[in-house]
Amino acid sequence: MTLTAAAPAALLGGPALPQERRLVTAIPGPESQSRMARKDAAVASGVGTMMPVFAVAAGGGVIVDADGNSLIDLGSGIAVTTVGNSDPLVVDAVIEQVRRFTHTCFTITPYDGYVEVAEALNRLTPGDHDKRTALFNSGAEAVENAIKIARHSTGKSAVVAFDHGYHGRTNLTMALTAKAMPYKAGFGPFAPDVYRAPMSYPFRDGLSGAAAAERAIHTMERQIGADRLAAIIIEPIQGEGGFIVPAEGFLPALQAWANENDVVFIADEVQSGFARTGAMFASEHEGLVPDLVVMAKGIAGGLPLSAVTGRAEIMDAPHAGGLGGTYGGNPIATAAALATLRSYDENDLVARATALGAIIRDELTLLQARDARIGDVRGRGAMMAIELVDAEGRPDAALTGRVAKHCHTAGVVVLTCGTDGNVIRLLPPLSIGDELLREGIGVIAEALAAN
Ligand code: PLZ
Repeated sequence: MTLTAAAPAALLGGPALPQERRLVTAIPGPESQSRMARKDAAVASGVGTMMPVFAVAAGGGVIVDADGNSLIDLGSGIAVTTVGNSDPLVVDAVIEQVRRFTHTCFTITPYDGYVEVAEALNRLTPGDHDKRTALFNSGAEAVENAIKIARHSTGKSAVVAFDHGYHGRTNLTMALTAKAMPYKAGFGPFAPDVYRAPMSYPFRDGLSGAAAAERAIHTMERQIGADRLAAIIIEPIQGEGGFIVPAEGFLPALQAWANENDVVFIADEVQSGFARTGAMFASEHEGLVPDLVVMAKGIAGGLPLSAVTGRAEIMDAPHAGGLGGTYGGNPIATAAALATLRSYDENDLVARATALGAIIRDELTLLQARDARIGDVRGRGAMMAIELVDAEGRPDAALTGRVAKHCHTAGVVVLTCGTDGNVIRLLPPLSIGDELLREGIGVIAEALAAN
């Protein structure tokens, strides 16, 4: 089954929601406003919200708010609900598991779901070498564990991350994350022995992949030395940093250097993984075989689960009991993950991401041809973005903010990103229909025209 024309009907779960943009109040409506006031009085203000609307239902390509507005979802809760919200396979698997048992702690009395997810990830991640997997809860927790494993296995301690990289909000992952505001400012000191190398950013640096890799390798050799370096961690397509697709050849050259120097090459596929880019993992577009792959978000249809999968000899380096956590690989989350992986397969969602990507690229390229403020259209599959610039080609965060706000008010959930806050990213659920997607992009076009 190849799903190029429309979203698979099988992904429309629950009481199927009308697949339409429908505004019955201003955004936010009165119900959302009163709930926001309640939220402000109860929830720590450091926990920000992008849109002041409260969700009550979601499915296919829409989110319905407390006032009955139906919004087009171009964000998937930050690349999580790739199979859509409440995919029937996921719902059934979760209900069935909740009835059987909710928790035992895998490290106390194990259960099949955890092992089955490990087997599936060992099979699905790039490379046919012998692999092992460990499960955790959040992307940041999995990143932390990948670094722990790399340090234990190499006996070295330094770690390199890249300009514009994002890896989480815990102490070690804040150190790995590049951008200070809002992620790091005021929260230091940060974990030591973390270094930053220059990224390949074709729109801004104009370098070939080989030249950008040479620059990054030079930095690593001069500022750290391979003999101290345990791991390189990199997103094959950077997410929060601006949907930056490195120049061709950059990632393979880094991987080759890491392999030659006993440096663990870690691909952070938390945002780019699971069919999102038109491949199960973004690493596949350049034939990468990472030593370790970090996964989360799209892995479990919205339930919290993350994973590290990698070479058996590296994964097995830490002593028994060295890895764990109370909830890691929770049975409900692993049941959801198995159903989610089944949905990717049965609904041919890698092909669906490619088809959605073609629509997005065509529409955005047309827009770019008549609007010079769209400096760059980039991404792969259903992970696409536009970078907005001013007349001098400088990042235009103010315009980006106005365009996003306009979309939100018009009933389209779009997310921004980028170190300079000047990128609008599209991460639709793969359960969205073509027409709804086109309508959502049309609203972005209107927002640009009005601003
Ligand atoms: N690695 C590549 O994209 C999470 C962050 C949202 P957690 N990205 C969304 C926010 O503002 O906190 C992410 C990522 C990459 C790691 C992470 C971290 O994943 O599940 O949020 O911890």
